[in-house]
Amino acid sequence: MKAGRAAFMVVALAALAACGASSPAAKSEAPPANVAQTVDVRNIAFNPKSVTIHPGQTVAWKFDDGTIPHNVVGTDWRSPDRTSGYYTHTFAAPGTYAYRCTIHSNMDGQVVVTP
Ligand SMILES: [Cu+2]
Repeated sequence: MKAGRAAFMVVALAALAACGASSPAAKSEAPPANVAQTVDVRNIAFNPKSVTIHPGQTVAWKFDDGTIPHNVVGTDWRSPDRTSGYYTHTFAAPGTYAYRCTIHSNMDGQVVVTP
């Protein structure tokens, strides 16, 4: 009986692992905490194109453009290429931070950090 139960557990775990592997796209990944502004990455654009925050606040980019990968690239910060989930960056100093997606030449945006 003990061996049978162990075998069942192995099968159950294998089924769970297979299920997780077969659904790579995050369906409803929770947004990160403590985010001041969220930018939707969709339709090969950043929406909104410009967001304004204060020093120390965090911007989240939500990747939601089907199978089209995008990235978020600033001067000294960048996200990986991705098709789902979130990327966050915290801005410490005031200024205007232009960024772009290096995959799509006319896809850009900016983060304005006001004191
Ligand atoms: Cu892009």
